[in-house]
Amino acid sequence: MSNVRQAILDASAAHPAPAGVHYTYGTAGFRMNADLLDPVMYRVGLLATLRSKALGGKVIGVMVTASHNPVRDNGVKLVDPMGEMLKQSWEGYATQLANAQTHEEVADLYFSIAQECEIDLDQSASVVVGRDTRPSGEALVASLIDGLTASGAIVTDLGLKTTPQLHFVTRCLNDPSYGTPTEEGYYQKISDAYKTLVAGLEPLKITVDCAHGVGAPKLRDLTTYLGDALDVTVVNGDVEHGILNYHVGADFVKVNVKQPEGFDLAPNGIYCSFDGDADRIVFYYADEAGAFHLLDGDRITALVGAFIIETVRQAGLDLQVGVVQTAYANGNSTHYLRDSLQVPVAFTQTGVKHLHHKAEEYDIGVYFEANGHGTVIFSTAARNTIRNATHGDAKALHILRSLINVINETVGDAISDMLVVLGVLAHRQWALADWDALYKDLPSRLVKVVVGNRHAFKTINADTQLEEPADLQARIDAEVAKVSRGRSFVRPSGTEDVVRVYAEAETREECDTLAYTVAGLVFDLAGGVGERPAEFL
Ligand code: 16G
Ligand code: MG
Repeated sequence: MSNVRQAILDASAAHPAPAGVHYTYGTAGFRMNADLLDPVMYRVGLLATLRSKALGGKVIGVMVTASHNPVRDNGVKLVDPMGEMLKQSWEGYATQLANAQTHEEVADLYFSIAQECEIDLDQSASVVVGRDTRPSGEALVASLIDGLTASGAIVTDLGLKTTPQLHFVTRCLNDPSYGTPTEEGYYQKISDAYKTLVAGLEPLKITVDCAHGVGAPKLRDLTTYLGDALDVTVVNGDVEHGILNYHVGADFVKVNVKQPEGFDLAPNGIYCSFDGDADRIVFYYADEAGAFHLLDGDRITALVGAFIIETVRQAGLDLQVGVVQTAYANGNSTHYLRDSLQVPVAFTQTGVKHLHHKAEEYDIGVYFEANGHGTVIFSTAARNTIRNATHGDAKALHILRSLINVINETVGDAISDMLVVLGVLAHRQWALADWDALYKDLPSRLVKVVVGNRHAFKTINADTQLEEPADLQARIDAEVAKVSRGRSFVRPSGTEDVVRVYAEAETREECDTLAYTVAGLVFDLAGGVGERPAEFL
């Protein structure tokens, strides 16, 4: 038997799989109760080694996090060399390895995947690992490292990192032109760029809800690099007491459309919330009357998209700016982008990897999910055009050149997106109320339905329609037709064991009626479990 096989078998023995659990590499990797993840981590270690070997020894990233999910959960996802999500065709291997029943089967799969992908097993492998603040993180990273070591990878454990920092470092290790592959390199790059972007403008002041997660210590670190350029107050930064994401953070704010707990909003101040691993951000403010106003990912697209289009035009550059959204984008945001800004808008399935891929088709692609995850990406040609332009408005060129370096192109990044938004607001001299006034949201509602088997739901047309269960779509269409400007769609969650129902319509009442009627249909026709969704009014 080969030494590697023996090493994989020996180490696997310390990571037995629980009986009767089925694992799936979903939208953002494996994600579930942390108690069930130990064997998965070991096996993901093996897969990361294979992935690195398959790419000629390029560095692969592994991030241990469950993002906005409760603190008892954890998860793991792989990052490809340029900082993008793992190539989709490899997700199946991840799922297969995680579900192997015996240690022998784990070892067999390691070699059969290598064979199928024609991987040279003598090739060296290199992997960097990061984790968020979850208490289960350290032990899970140790299991991951067992897998990496058994399969002979060179491992760098980066310790606590935000998800986007891990993506950034992975990218820089493979592409030094992107930056210095350290956390300091990350702070230096984006803070220098921000300072250049807002030079000469009045410094802004922001309060940031860090969801009691890794964003808190990291944002504090960044502030020392930013100096006087930005006045940041970090709130909800208790990473010690197991209250991660509890009634705080971007997901809580977006889903409930209300402010997080832990602090009060002064009228017309600038506020934002990160999620637990700091790859999502939403903004908000309270008006003079104390009413809460949410500025979500759609708003970020509108603000940043419009600013970039205008600046590209001022700079006299011929670059096509395009926007990518998902079905969750508010209909009026799409309307604003298409009709007022006249910018092409494409739609993809939910999940960053889909949006990112589509955004690569434009010279400058702007993508944000409504939940606040997104970024802006520049094609190599666009980057060169901006860098080398000799004519055109100097100020506009200066803005674009600094903006490129504030943006973390590898993935949505709460810290970097915060600076991008603030940079635009500073240039516009806008308060959040001015930003809010760009368009008015259509009333929308999200409802979760628990069903016996969510995998029975299959969507088509960028999640907007159901192909299975048969007949359900026709029933949904009939309900949508009853309300003005109605839209509703149903899709299985990739991160939770639920089916999500989205609805929007001209009025709040029509919207809620539509949402709960469709949720009721799903419950009745697809084996609902527990309580039938009922309108809470
Ligand atoms: C994950 C995705 C996010 C998506 C969300 C949908 C990444 C990094 N994150 O958080 O893009 O919006 O899942 O969740 O891909 P759902 O499938 O539970 O609705
Ligand atoms: Mg996240």
